[in-house]
Amino acid sequence: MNKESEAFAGELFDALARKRNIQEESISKAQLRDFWDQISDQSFDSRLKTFFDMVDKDADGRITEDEIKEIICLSATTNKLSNIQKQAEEYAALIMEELDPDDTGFIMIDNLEMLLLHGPSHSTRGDSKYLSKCPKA
Ligand SMILES: [Ca+2]
Repeated sequence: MNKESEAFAGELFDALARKRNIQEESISKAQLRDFWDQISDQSFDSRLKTFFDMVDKDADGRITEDEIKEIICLSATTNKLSNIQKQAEEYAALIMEELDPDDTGFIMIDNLEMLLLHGPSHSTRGDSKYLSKCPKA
């Protein structure tokens, strides 16, 4: 595993552990099995859920602009796209505008599902590619 995918795997682990209130660095065999099922399940719902969990850092079921910023930075690091990293704030604002039309300050999983199912209502280049960048297990 190279450094970038190691970082990505770490994020993924954290996301899955967060959702299950696991604080330790290690997990049981049963938990690992559960993780594996979620990651390897290629259904749309499962991938959406995994993606949402990764972005939703504090696991409160809502995605904030800061959380988007973070996932964009991670994605940029993973792909060595430092120019995108610099523009993370701008991208985050664009995504919020797209997914939070009522300006509540949050994105719910329904908003995200909408985007992934129907695409952005106007062209914000490359939102959905973050999902397709998730490495295959
Ligand atoms: Ca959150």
